[in-house]
Amino acid sequence: MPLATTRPSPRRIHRLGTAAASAALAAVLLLAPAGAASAHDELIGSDPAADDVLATTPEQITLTFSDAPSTEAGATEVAVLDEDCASVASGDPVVDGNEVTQAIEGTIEGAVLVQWRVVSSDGHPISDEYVFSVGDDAAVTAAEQCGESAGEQNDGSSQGFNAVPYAVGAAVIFVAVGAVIAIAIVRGRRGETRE
Ligand SMILES: [Cu+2]
Repeated sequence: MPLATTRPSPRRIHRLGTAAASAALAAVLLLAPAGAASAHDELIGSDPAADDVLATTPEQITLTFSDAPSTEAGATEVAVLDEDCASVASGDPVVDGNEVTQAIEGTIEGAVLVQWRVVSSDGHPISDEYVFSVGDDAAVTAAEQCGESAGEQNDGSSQGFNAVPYAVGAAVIFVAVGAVIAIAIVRGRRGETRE
């Protein structure tokens, strides 16, 4: 009776159902701590601040966060753009504790758009942008329009950057679910050989 023995017994189907339920529970348990245990860090201040109107070009931008962002290479990006959307940033941003600084080169007239992205202490990337101006606040709206297009370009080019933590999370869940199912099947087979 080969056909009858290869067909899964009702008991076997029940075991597979239990394995699937265990796998789903494992996935929920893995996801829950990442979402609930810690919130994203926040930008709690900046110098210059949003909408500031300065008399002279600042030497650097300082961003202060609620916790220390990642110091890994490539984790922090700060774009500083003048009214022509040309970069006025000098060198790479520097992360020191809760502060990120970005040096500025040259002399700026008019609105300045600051776009930043850091990896929060909980491992998730966070980003935002703001505008301040030097000498003339009438041009802020123009810089905001420029910033929208620059922001979209920035988002488009950095999807891989954003996707990394989620890809790692998905891989961990995939492996965990596979392990739970494998253990359940092995236990099921052991159970059958004893019966
Ligand atoms: Cu987060």
